[in-house]
Amino acid sequence: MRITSLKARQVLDSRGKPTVEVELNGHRAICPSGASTGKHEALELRDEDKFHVSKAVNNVRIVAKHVANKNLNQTSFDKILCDLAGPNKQRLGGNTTTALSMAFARAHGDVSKITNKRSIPVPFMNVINGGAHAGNDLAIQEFMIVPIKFPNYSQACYAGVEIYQQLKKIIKSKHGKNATNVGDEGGFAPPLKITRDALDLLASAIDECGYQKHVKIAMDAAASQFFTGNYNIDGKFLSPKKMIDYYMDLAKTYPIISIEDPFDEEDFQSFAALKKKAKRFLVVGDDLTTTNTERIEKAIKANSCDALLVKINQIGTVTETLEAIKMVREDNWEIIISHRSGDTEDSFIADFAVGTGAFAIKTGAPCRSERVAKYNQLLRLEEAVIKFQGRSFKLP
Ligand code: 2PG
Ligand code: MG
Repeated sequence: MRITSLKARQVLDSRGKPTVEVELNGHRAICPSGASTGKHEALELRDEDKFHVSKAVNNVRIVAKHVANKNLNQTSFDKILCDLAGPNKQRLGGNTTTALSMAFARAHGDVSKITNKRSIPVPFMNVINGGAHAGNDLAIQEFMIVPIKFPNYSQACYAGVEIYQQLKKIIKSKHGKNATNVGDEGGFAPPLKITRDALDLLASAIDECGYQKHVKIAMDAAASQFFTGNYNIDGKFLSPKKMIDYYMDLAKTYPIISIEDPFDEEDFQSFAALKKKAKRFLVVGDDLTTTNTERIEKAIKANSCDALLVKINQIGTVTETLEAIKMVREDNWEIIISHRSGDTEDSFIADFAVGTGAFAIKTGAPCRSERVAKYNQLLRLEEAVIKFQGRSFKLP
């Protein structure tokens, strides 16, 4: 594809923070932004005020000089980005390269057909927010409902919506209407401190809607955020070993399908120890793996994970993201495509999840337009009669 026009501008993300939008041959893409970012993620370039992204926007000019009127495909375009940006995308900013790479993918073709695998992912809906995403005292960052046993995506999606509405009623009756305000990802942020109290709320909402057999629960601990040598959780300080027992105990009580980042982002061994014990849930790498093949290689060697959380802006290009997906698939991991806590109206990841045949998509609660944009795009894509990933869940 020949690049005939390239523009960039600063727009806002869902937290009202500036971010980079690129328009390539008339096709737009916007880079999202994390709060609980992993140490090994591509650099998010901001100005001296640590807020605006005018430098990152201006860096698109540098790229323009190298790509104008050239005939490129995704791989050769992303290679130019990688060469210009250098390690960790430091010279251009990972936000610049991400928006560019996504815009190229859109301009080049239908992102929902980006590979020859196609299916509709299971939604992981984050309905209770804690950790760095909310103003309460829950250590665990995300409590998600996973409507997995449904014949199609729309039924799964609407079941998730029903549970979300029921959860709102329960929270209102137990904690008052102020507790139904929502956090960054559209989930509620009730004034809780203890993990089990949040899980009990979810279990009640699922039961009251009659979906015990159809819906599971997932958590993102984002444990680096409460790790200080030990893990500060539920008013206690637990060692990595004690955390394994802690998670295994939770999985005895609740229908847990997966736990993301259960330990600090450098602790490949504790991930592996939990994976060995966890027969009924997936251990998911996010801050541990940062969609980066070097980190993933370590995780594969250490046998740390069953699934990869995929975020394009962690690594900074679509091509490298596809390489990460390919690498873990060879080791039989599941794929979960993810939004960021600061996201936008851009629903690229919905098409990307379908186009990579990902098992799941994690994109917040069915609330707040930047989250709903993705769920709505999947409703549209479902009309193309693509097989839904919902299935009787079996671990590898
Ligand atoms: C995560 C993400 C998205 P953030 O930890 O998985 O939910 O959060 O974008 O803040 O890193
Ligand atoms: Mg995470």
